[in-house]
Amino acid sequence: MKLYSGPLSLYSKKIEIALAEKKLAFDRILAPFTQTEGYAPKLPEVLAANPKGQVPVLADGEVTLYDSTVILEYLEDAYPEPPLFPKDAATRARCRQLELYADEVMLVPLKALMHRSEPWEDSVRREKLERLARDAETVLANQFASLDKDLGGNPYFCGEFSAADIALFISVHYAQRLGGPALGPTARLSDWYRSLRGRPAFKSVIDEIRNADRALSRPVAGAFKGA
Ligand SMILES: N[C@@H](CCC(=O)N[C@@H](CS)C(=O)NCC(=O)O)C(=O)O
Repeated sequence: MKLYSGPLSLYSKKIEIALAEKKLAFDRILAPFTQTEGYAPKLPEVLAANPKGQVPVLADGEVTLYDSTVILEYLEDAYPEPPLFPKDAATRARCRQLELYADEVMLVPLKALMHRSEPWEDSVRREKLERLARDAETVLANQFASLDKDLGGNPYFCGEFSAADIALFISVHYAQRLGGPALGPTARLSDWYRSLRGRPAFKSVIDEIRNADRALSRPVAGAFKGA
C-alpha cells in the first residue's frame, strides 16, 4: 500500500492514524511542501490520481483513491478489523457526520489561524489576519464547548473508538499547534484529547507533526497553551 501524504496535511494525518490503528503497513511518499509555496511542485502520481491535485492519495493494488473520507471508508470495507466505524446505522451516520464536522466545519476557523505558522507578513496585513484569527478563536472555543457537551462523560464520541475521534482529534490538535483556544474550560474534551494523545498510532503522528513544524514552520506564540 502507498500513501501520498504531506508533512503537515491534516487530512493525510487522519489516514496515517487510521492505517496505524488498523496495523496496516504502508509506504509513505511525502509531497513537497513549504509554508510559502504550499504543495509545490505537485507529485505526478497525485496529479494523475486526483483531479484536485490534493493529498492524501492511497494506492492499494489496483485501487487508487483520493479524499480522506473516501479512503477511510475504503479501508474499513477492505480491512474491517479493528473497526473504525460503528455497526448500527444511526451511530455510524453520527460518526460520519462528526467526521464531516471536523473536516469542513472546524476547518473554517482553523484556516484563519494558519498564517501564524507562516513567514511574517508586513505588519499591517499581519494585524488584519490576527483580527480575523481572534474571531476564529471565539468560533473554535464555541465548537470545543459544543463537542465537550456532545462527548459528555464518554471516552469516545460514538461508543467505541472510531473515525470520528480521529478526525476531531486532528482538528483539535491543529487548533492547539496554531495557538487556538486552550482546552482547560472544556474538561471532558481535554481528557479525551489527552487520552488519544497516548495511543501509539497518535503518538507517532504527533511527533512527526512536531518535527515537520520544526523544519518548516514559524514557531507559534501560545501553541499548546494548556493543552
Ligand atoms: N477533502 C479532501 C481535502 C484534501 C486537502 O485539502 N488536501 C490539502 C492538504 S491538507 C492539499 O493537498 N492541498 C493542496 C491543494 O489544494 O492544492 C480530503 O479530505 O482529503
